[in-house]
Formats: sequence, structure tokens, C-alpha cells
Amino acid sequence: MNAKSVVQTEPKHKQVGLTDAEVVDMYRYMVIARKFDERNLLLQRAGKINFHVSGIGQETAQVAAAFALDRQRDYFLPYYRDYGFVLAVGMSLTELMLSAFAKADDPNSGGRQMPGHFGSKRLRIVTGSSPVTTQVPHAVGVALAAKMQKKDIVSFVTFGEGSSNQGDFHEGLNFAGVQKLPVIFMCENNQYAISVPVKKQLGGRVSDRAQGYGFPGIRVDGNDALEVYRVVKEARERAVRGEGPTLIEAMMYRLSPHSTSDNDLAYRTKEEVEENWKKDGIPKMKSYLIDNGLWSEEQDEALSKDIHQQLKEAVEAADNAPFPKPEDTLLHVYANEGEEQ
Ligand SMILES: Cc1ncc(C[n+]2csc(CCOP(=O)(O)OP(=O)(O)O)c2C)c(N)n1
Ligand SMILES: [Mg+2]
Repeated sequence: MNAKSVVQTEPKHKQVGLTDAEVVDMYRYMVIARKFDERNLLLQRAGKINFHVSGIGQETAQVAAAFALDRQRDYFLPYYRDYGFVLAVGMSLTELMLSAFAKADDPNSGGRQMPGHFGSKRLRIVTGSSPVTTQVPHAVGVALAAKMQKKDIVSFVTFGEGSSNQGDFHEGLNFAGVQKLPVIFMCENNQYAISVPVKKQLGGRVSDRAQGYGFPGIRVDGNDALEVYRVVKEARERAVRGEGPTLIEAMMYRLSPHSTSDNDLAYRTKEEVEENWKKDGIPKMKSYLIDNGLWSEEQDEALSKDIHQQLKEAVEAADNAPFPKPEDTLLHVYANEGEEQ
């Protein structure tokens, strides 16, 4: 036996700083997010919920990014497809189902906002609004506060590549660059802005724009969980060292239609969608875990059964929960005497 053949290289997850348990946990969240999403599509078709904006095809990058952050202390400004992200930072399936069913106990908005408009004081998820990319300058504001208060935390914000062409994106990035703020911008480049393909949206790369604002821009394969984890972790380390923002462009593909109101085959082919299913990051992660002796088909089946049960309970709880009262419509819209702001 020569010396070369006994040299064992560490598996990639250890090289990037993840334990065996963490990388398995990461995969679990990806599968939970996928199954949550699929269930919502069914519930909408069955007439149980009104609307769903799907994140299918984007969970890998979302969950990997969450794991690279300080999930107990950082601030999060996710966008409407980020079910994987919010689940990984602690939102429960029941909470998300309460939102899908627009029930009074929905922690995101008490059933007032469309689903996918996340907000949780407990989880430091800053509430977002429907005009796309308005969360970018908000995230920059949170980072400015963190810097002024000398806290070693970051704010993390996501958005689509289509929205990255709006003013809010550029104003936010410019200010963050000037002030060297601890903010991580992650573009989930899913190749479409509703029906508009990426080649009609962008003349160059989203990641290259960071150069114009004086900080690093990195393009990463969004279907590669460990790579996304690595670059977000590095961005976080830079930010808390006081070296400023990072722009990350995670490349992926929106596997489902834009929303349940969209017929995607009016502007793209079935073949194109099928081709992109082959790049899905979730089965890739499963194979990685099996190849490294961390997972088995039996465990995968048990996980599916467990999630099925959890979803059943979450749907039942949300379906049976009360709707908001009509007389509560103006609560939290105008300041009420004695109400905590
Ligand atoms: C300011 C604004 N303009 C238009 C819309 C309508 N709209 C909602 S989602 C969307 C597409 C955004 O595409 P992208 O940023 O790539 O995100 P994706 O939906 O692909 O994840 C548009 C145009 C909006 N919500 N806000
Ligand atoms: Mg897009």
C-alpha cells in the first residue's frame, strides 16, 4: 500500500465547518420545506387555501444560508419564496399553515397579509411588504443600527434577480458599501421574473454589481448546499470583522409556476422545466449523505412519514383555527391608546 492511498480527505461538510449532525439537519429542513410547499399547492387546488407562492427549487440555498448565520441573534429579511429559510430559523409548520389559511393566530400578520410575507419578532424576521425589494434598504437600516450599537450581528436579506433591477436594490447596496455595514445580500436567481426570462432582465451578472459599490460579489451554485453554506459563512465572518457587506448571487431555477395564479407553460416549455429538475439540490444532498454513510433509504422513508404526520397536524390545526374578527381589521394599522408599538 503506498502512502497516497491511505490519505483520507475530509468530507466536504467537515471542510466547511459543519458537523455530521448539522449536515443531516440541513437536509431535513430542505425536505420539510419541499413537502410543505407541495402540500400548499394541493391545498390551493382543493380550494382549502386561496393562494400559494412556491419556493420549489430554491430550498437548498435557503436552508444552507440559514445554517451559516447566527440563528439566535442575526436579523432576517426573507422574501416570499423563503419557506426553507424561515423553517430553518425556527418558524413552525403550524405557524406557516395558519398563514396559508389566513387565520387570526398567524404570527406573520394575523391572517392579513398574503402568505409568504413573513414576520416574527421572536425570530427576528423583519416583516416585509409586497412591493418587491423594499426589504433591501430595510436590511441596510438594520445593519446600520447593529453597527451603531456595536453588536457583532448581521442582517441577511434575500430577493429575486428581477427585483434586483429596481432602485431600492441599488440605493441599499450603495449606502451599505459607503458605510461598510454588516449586511449580506443574497439574490435567489431563479431565471424568471414571472414570465420574463433572465436573458430579457439582465445584461450582466447580478454579482458583478457589487464591484461598483466597493464590496465583494460572489456567484454560487444555489443547488450546492455546502457551497452556499461556505460563502454565506465567509460573508458573515467578514461582516462581523467590520469589513462590510457581501452580495451573493445563488443560481437556481424556479421549478414551479410563479404562483398558483400562473400558467408557466404559456412562456416556457415542459422540457426546459424537466431539464432543471435534474439539477435539484435536494436529491443531490441526499446522495451526498448516503455516500458519506450519514443517511439511508430507510431513514429517508422514516423522515417522509414523520413530515407527513407533522403536516397533517399542522393542516388540521390551521383549518380548525378561527379567522380574524372583522372588528379587528384596523388593529395595528393606526396607533391605539395603550398598544405596544
Ligand atoms: C415594485 C413591484 N413591482 C412589481 C411587482 C409584481 N411582482 C411580484 S413578483 C414579481 C417578479 C419578481 O421576480 P424576481 O425578483 O426574479 O423574483 P421571483 O418571483 O422570480 O422569485 C413581480 C414583477 C411587485 N410586487 N412589486
Ligand atoms: Mg426570479
